[in-house]
Amino acid sequence: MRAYPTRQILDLAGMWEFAFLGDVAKPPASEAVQFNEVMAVPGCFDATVRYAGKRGIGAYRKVIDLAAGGRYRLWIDGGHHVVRLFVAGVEQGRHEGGFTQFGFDFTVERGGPTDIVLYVDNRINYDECPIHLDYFDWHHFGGITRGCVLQELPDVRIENTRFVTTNHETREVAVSADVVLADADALFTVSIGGEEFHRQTVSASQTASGAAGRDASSAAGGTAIRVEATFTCPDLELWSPESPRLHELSVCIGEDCVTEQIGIRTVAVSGQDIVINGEAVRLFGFNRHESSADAGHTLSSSQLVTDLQLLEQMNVNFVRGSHYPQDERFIDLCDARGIMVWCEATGWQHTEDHLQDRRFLDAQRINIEEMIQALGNHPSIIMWGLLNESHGHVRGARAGFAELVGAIRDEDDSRPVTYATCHVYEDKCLDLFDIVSFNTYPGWYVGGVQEIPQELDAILAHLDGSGYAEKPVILSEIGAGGIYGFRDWHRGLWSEEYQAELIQAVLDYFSNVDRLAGLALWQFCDIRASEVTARALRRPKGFNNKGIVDEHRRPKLAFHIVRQFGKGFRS
Ligand code: ADA
Repeated sequence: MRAYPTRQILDLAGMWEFAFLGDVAKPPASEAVQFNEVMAVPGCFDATVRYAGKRGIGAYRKVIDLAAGGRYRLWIDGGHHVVRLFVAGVEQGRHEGGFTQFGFDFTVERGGPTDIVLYVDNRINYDECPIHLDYFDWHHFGGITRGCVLQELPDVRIENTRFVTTNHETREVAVSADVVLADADALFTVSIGGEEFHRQTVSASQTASGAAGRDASSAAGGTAIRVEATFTCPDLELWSPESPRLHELSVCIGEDCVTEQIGIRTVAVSGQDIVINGEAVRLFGFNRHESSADAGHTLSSSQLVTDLQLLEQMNVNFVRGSHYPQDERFIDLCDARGIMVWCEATGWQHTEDHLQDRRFLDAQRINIEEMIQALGNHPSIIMWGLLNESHGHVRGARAGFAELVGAIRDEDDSRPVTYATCHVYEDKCLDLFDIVSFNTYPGWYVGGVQEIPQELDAILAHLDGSGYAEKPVILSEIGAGGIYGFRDWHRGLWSEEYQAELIQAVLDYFSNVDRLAGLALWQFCDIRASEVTARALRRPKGFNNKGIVDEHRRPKLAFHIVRQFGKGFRS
């Protein structure tokens, strides 16, 4: 998580006044709302007893005593699915799309008690928010699901920092930042681990061709200039999964500084390998949804620690954040513990129509930009993903795929890009990606456990015979349902025994077939699935029960099989 040590920041976590406005087409003006309840931030209002499963607008209110007039930013780490901000009854912004961080900037003339109201709409409505659709195989909870703070914005400030290792051997790194200036020049500095590596004076009058400042443009309250610096830091240790060494990066303009933990490492593909700092790595782990038994998408810090401890108990080194950007606090833990992350923009089985719809593509581009701007400096994120199981097998979808892959590369060309296809034989978009990833469920949706090796052999042979022989391949989803506590001598479907038997067969295959650069089991924990009837009928209790632990993180038989395998796994 980025820190702003010189800014006045008010943490707005805690109890807010609340009112559920219901399934209204047009909500009342914020000052007309009767706030007669309380709701926790962060939290999912539709995970509380009174509003469990309800969809509509939740109105949140807090009166904040602002010290003075000026420019402020309300920063929200996650809001589902459409969030509107009103300050003193005046609308200041609207954001759509959950799981990504966003901010609303506003100014107030004078200090004093100021009425802040958020309308949070958890309904699933393509026209309002094309990112979230009701057929996705996870329950969409709503609320201010992650952190929320109020920042005082200085006139001279740092807006976006990017940190990239350009050469791990020489420790050459590139740091860029968008700085907002007032009318005077300002000193720009970059320090790592307390040592200053770069300084320069930046002037608001610099043009796009300026050596230091580029792309000068107007920004709220000043001139925004992109500043870039490249330097080497030969004495700093590298980050790697085995030795996840972090350093504090501090980027300052004038009095304003942004600090964050960074890791010096490169990641690339080399033939059939994924390489970190030039060394091939093999990935073994899970798909992980962010969903808890009783708080929806809002995971407490202790829940994050529990999840991390369970992943480490199973000796995994890899998490695919399915199917949306994970909480940055979890990514911080992966940075510190050397767990590699496939970080994915929000998406699930999108169709040709979606991928030809400008409204959908624009919403996806925002999701991608917000994901990468917030998480792009984390060393544990070693690849970007998007559009899970979307219709890459339909020719008309390809242009949309290509545009969104391009959007990722425009934001960050320092990491490989992948996507999990479930149409591996017919997919027409795999060439757009650096890593080929496929989801398949032999022994669950099709065939029996004994067919797993032949199914996987056939897919790998197809890929190697279709022009992908020189690309890494990840088996990005495979697994089976197992209902916690359902023990069955018949070893029938949904029993813990059947799930364990299938997972063992998958691990046996993975340990014997080096062609797979990675395996992500589906899935880490049980999660509440969509309430849509067609889906719910195929989900006992309305949950996706393919977790290795249940929604309360209680281990199933397969947990012990994964843990045993992980002990002998080399990364
Ligand atoms: C798909 C999908 C997952 C989940 C899984 C399942 O592969 O990508 O999100 O729905 O199937 O449990 O069937």
